[in-house]
Amino acid sequence: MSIPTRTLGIALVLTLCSTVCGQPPRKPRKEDTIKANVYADNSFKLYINGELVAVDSIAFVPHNVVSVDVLPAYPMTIAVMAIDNADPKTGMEYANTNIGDGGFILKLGDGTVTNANWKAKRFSWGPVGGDTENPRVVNIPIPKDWYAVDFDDSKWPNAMEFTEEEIGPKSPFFEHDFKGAKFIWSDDVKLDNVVLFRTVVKSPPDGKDRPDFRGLTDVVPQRPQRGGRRRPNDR
Ligand SMILES: [Ca+2]
Ligand SMILES: [Ca+2]
Repeated sequence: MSIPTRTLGIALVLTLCSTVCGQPPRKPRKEDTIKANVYADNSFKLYINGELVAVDSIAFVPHNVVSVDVLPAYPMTIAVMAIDNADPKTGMEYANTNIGDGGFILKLGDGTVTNANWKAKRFSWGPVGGDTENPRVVNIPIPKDWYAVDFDDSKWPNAMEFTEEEIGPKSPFFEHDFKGAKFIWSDDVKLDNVVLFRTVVKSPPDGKDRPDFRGLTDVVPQRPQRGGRRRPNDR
């Protein structure tokens, strides 16, 4: 009798999890999530472990904060596309009257923060040399899998840190927790207009043990304890 591959896969996930986690898998709950606070001048897309988890909901406004719940799993690959608003032909903004500047900062509820340990690579910049009289933009192709867990960023430079004074965040920024996080960008915060960031968080910086829910869609989650109260979202 042949056992279907899917059944074997599910059995393997269950065995691994019961071995590694010491308990059968359950559905994630709100308390398993952590807050992601993200601020970009002007906008961003955030990927965690290869999946798109947040997009700047107000693309142009440079000083809004996006604050969302995310479900962490370690090692955790974080990949970000940050975009400084720029005319595609000139690299300038505000009807080609201003070079404009960028800036990105992130803090997660597990203590993960942006800093110069992150990788940063520019993919669009201009006006080249700051020449606003004859503005020119350089674009280099963005790899299709730039946000994937197994993407090789080993040749990317490290991010540059910028001070709060250099970036000049406005009021919503101060209403959110960014303590310990640094503003980052590639080398030129004015001319570099599309920048990709990547980092890998090997384990939770706050040292707190958290279940790994990856692959949960392929197994039947643990049912609530007999006699225990069923949560509204439990099966
Ligand atoms: Ca710019
Ligand atoms: Ca800007």
